Amino acid sequence: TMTSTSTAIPTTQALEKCPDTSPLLVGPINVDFSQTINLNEKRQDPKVSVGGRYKPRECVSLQKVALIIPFRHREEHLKHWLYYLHPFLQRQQLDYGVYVIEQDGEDTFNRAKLMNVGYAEALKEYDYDCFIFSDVDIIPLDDRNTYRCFDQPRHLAVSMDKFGFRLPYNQYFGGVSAMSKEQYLKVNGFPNNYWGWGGEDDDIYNRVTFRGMSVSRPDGVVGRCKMIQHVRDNKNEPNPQRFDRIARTRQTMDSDGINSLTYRVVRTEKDQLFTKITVDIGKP
Ligand code: UDH
Ligand code: NGS
Repeated sequence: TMTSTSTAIPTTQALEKCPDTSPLLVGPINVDFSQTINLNEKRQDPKVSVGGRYKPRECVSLQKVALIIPFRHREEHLKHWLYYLHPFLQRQQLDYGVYVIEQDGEDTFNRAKLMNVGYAEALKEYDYDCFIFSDVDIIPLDDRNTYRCFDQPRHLAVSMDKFGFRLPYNQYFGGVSAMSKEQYLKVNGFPNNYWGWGGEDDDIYNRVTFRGMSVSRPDGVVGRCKMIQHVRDNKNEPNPQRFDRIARTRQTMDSDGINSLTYRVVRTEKDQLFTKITVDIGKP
């Protein structure tokens, strides 16, 4: 005889938007750089897809966020960053992708130009609406410091251990910052011609203020973060031109930026936890 079985009819249920404040946040986080990092377990996480992409299953994220990391010869730092930031971003219920932008060759390093490359390359993959520009060696210590965009450009690394958990100066915009696509285009992105260490973050700060925007920041408790101690890298000496350049941002910002960016992709590598794009960005 025939028995009637009741099968659940699959329905495509519209997911709701994620809440403004994620219920998954834990607040302060323990971060210890003396641990040896093993990423095997993280690489097996089925929730992260190849290239370091994630979106919550439980709701629709409020923003699509690309994390852009300028990079060269910092493999150990990157391990720590991935180990702490993947769970951090997931607890924030973000739809995100991690882009490590590696400067090819051994010429003078150019952090800001790598940021512009990251912006352009991430947008070729997905319709991101927010960009987090992060040094590889800075780890946030509290997940209430949301890695998303705000109605003004956002500075996120506001309270670093190496500065005694305060800003080194009021206009400081370095370390980690967040800009929406609209804010970024309004300032023509980062400058491309700061080769070597220093000043490029002050230049983009100038751009933000010259376009009538202000900098948004979390408070000094939520904004705490740690930097991995390191010696100065080769080919990233302080740039002697940086003071002259930041004095001329107003004159240069319209012609030097995302609208004048040129580079050549040398290779793209899809790790489970990040997309690494190696680029030839020229030399000074
Ligand atoms: N970066 C690299 N490779 C390099 C240089 C820079 O990946 O060779 C990236 C990396 O993401 C780094 C960021 O660019 O976090 C900023 O560069 P930085 O870490 O050199 O800048 P910071 O101000 O250090 O942190 C400057 C030298 C500090 C010497 C301190 C001696 N105690
Ligand atoms: C300023 C630099 C910034 C730099 C900041 C913090 O002096 O690029 O120090 O540096 N500006 C200029 O040099 C014009 S740090 O203490 O992290 O090495 O981000």
